Amino acid sequence: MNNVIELIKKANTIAILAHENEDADAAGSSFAMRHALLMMGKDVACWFSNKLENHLSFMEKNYNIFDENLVPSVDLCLCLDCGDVKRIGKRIAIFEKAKSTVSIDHHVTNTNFADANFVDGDAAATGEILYNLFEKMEIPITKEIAENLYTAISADTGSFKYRNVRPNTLEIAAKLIATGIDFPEIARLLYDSEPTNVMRFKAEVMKNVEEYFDGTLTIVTADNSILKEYNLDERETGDIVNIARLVNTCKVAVSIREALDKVKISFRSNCDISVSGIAQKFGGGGHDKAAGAAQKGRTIDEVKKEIIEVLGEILNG
Ligand SMILES: [Mn+2]
Repeated sequence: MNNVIELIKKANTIAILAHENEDADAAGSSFAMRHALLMMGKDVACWFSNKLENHLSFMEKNYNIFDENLVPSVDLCLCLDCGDVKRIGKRIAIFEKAKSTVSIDHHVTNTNFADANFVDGDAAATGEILYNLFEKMEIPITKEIAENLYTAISADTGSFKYRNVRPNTLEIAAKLIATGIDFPEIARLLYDSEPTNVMRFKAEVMKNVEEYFDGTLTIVTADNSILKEYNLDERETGDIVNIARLVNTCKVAVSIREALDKVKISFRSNCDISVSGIAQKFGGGGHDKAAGAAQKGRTIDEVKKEIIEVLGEILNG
């Protein structure tokens, strides 16, 4: 962690990047880091790949959307919640132009792609690592920082329900709550607040859950036609894998979704089978219990057939 701190201290201009299609951990960690660096007097900006998805529109909006014609030139490119440099997409231009690079992340499959890397695969969220980093750097945990870190950690732990929760995760959450943040409202906005079109779409997905191998493998899919029918942006379908995971016999849940020119796959494990290695077989990565991949030039049915084959060997073996 010390070499990371040194590079941060040395830099004057800093660009914060997180993985493409920023989720709540990526965005919350980025905003918290921005507030911390502003307090240190840095010239800092968050560069996102996209506008935050609708579901996260309650979060702050202190970010720029990357434009490849205007690549900022900075002392330090700080990558958060990003297991692989490929996951920053076109913003690789910022990374390559920067004088130095740092990566702070919690993906077990992290490739240590930056000049200085701090990777803790046991941390539940990048937000959790940042809390420890800020404490070490003696950065005060303001309400703004606390709200963002709490949102990040809550989201990556499924509201503190997943196995990635450690005693330290809850200790950090306790300290964040102690700053006076409205944590029940954060939880409501993250988990209990949905537009009716998304709700009805999910009801349809739920009706069509497929079961294989005595229900130990469950699969849900969403193609472009259903997105159109319910007037949805692809990113609003990102968590349907959690519908497949609800089946009581499920050991591994998979969602396969059409997203522009790609088919996106998400894996969740309800048992001791690690899905990060399975996701790597499909060109992706992630965590033991939650991982993902994307495939170009293939249909949902082709991908599904291969997933059933690969998982059949594991689940029947
Ligand atoms: Mn994360």
